Amino acid sequence: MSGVAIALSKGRILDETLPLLARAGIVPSEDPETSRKLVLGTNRPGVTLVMLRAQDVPTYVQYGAADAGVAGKDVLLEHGGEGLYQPLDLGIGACRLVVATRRGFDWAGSVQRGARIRVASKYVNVAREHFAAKGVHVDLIKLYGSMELAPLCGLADAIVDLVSTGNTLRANDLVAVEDILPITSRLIVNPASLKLKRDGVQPLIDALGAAVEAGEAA
Ligand code: PRT
Ligand code: MG
Repeated sequence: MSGVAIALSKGRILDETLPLLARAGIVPSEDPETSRKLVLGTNRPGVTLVMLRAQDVPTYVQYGAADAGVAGKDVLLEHGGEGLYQPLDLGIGACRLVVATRRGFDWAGSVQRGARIRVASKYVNVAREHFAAKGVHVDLIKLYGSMELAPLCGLADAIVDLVSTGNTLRANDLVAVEDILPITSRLIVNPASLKLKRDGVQPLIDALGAAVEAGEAA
């Protein structure tokens, strides 16, 4: 069996991913949060961790540059999920994708009037589909971060962004006006890797599945 590379992102979901990996018997040889290495060894011969930007995880797995990875449903929807097997909901990184506006903005009225609404988001594909499905016409503006700033500076009337505690919205005098969908992180697998490296990849899926169930039971 050749090696198995697992794509992970630094940042907020790593804290919840490492304990799951540990329960599945995989422990990085150094701390991925502080190490400057982009490819990390583990206690398991042949199993490596590849550290990427969250948005790049599906791309690496799609092209087989990594055999598996952990990515938020938000990132997967925006990517499109093409060429990816998604065997497990890991139940981590829970949040909601919402539409938010400044407090006091008449969102429902603007939608009803068919007003020209500008929506800023990192998730333009998801946003486009959401509004198209509702028959609401919006102009989308692509951003790469700090979406909350857009309505405050008059760049957009609304944003499509993730909310977990709601503290960021509150701190910026924004309110959620529509729920789009609940988000958790998923295990993604390259289908060719699953076939060609089944001895390495299937046990990983099984062990992570068991780790998730053990976590849910705890
Ligand atoms: O940092 P980088 O630009 O590389 O990428 P990233 O910011 O997309 O990655 P990261 O590591 O910050 O987030 C990775 C994944 O975590 C996302 O793709 C989600 O699946 C998941 N996740 C879970 C979240 C949140 N919760 C979350 N609350 N990602 C981002 N947020 C942000 C949100 O965008 C908003 O700005 O946190 C803010 C709101 O948080 P509250 O608690 O104030 O509501
Ligand atoms: Mg971030």
